[in-house]
Amino acid sequence: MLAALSLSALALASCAKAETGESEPIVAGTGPATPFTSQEVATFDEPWAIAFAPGTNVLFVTEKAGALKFIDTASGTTGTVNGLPQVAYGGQGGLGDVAFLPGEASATLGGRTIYLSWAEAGENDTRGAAVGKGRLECDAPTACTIEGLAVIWRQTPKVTGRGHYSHRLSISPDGRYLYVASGERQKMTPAQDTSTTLGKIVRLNLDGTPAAGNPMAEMARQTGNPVTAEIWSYGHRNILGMAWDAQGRLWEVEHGPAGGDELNLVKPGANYGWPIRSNGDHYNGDAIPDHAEGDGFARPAASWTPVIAPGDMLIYSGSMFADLQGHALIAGLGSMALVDVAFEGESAREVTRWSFERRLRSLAQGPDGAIWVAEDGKGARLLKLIAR
Ligand SMILES: [Ca+2]
Ligand SMILES: [Ca+2]
Repeated sequence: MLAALSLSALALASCAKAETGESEPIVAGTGPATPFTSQEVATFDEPWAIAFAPGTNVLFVTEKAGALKFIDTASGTTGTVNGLPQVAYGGQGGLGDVAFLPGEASATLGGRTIYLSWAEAGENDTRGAAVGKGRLECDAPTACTIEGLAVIWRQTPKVTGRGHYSHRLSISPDGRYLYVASGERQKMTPAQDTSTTLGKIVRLNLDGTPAAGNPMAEMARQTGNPVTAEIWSYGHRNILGMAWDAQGRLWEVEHGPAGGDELNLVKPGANYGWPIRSNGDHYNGDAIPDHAEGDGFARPAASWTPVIAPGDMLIYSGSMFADLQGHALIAGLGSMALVDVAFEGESAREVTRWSFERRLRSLAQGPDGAIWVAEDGKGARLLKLIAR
């Protein structure tokens, strides 16, 4: 029998307390003054995503090889989740994102809906992103299980290779829709092909079916291709961050090729240009025309050459760092920095970046406004950034 555990019960559990303490100074000498100090809270192997269960202090962490763990950030108690899918681990693939419904903000950890994304193997050495939905149940402070996990969406088609899944998940602030970033799997041209969901953002109902009012629903009816009805925007390369601002606008950050990382305001039906337009160029030096006004493609709100190689993005809404309210924070993999971006209307500009001298994979904002950062790779540190 599954018992509902309150957070106070979690806090009282004394086992498996994580080591906490001040980490080594993480800021390079050339960086601007930082508004935060950093605490190392735990380590994980190849973490890919971190997300708080709404209404709790419990942070969930996916590990790319296929594990889902959690840490009660109030007590330091850590736990593991059973009932996970088999993932196609390798390259950029494995267990991906984890997401919860904002309306399910109970202080009780179990009994809530959980969404996961992962790389799923197909026939003939192919793979594709999959999204599953289940119910989280917890019968001990350190053990939860996903009950009834069912695949509700798959990238179409599955292809060879192990890159550019994207598979970032984002629930709209009103709790009605699930947005899935679907990478172009390093195949480039499918991003412009609206008969596939590679290189797209799709907008789904919470059960994974295409949401009513999607911009290509009529085209899907005419062609008889149901996946076209899932598409919200297209011409994307490899999106690794999606976040909502206070106005209810969706932003995404994606990898360019050699140069041309992009921050985009996501609009329904818009074509973001890949691989026809990029402010970067192909790795072999072949030119790709830059984004230009009037060329028919949505231009980025900001772009980076050299690249920042984004791992994740949040838009800060807490009170702990008043100067960062409304700013995007981007975790840099290649740039090994936390990048601070301010918005002005529909454009954006980098304000500053703080060097961490480690690849940064994922970000979350804590209930108290602290900023949580997961580094990348084996033995990656989970850091809590608090105001000085
Ligand atoms: Ca673009
Ligand atoms: Ca170019």
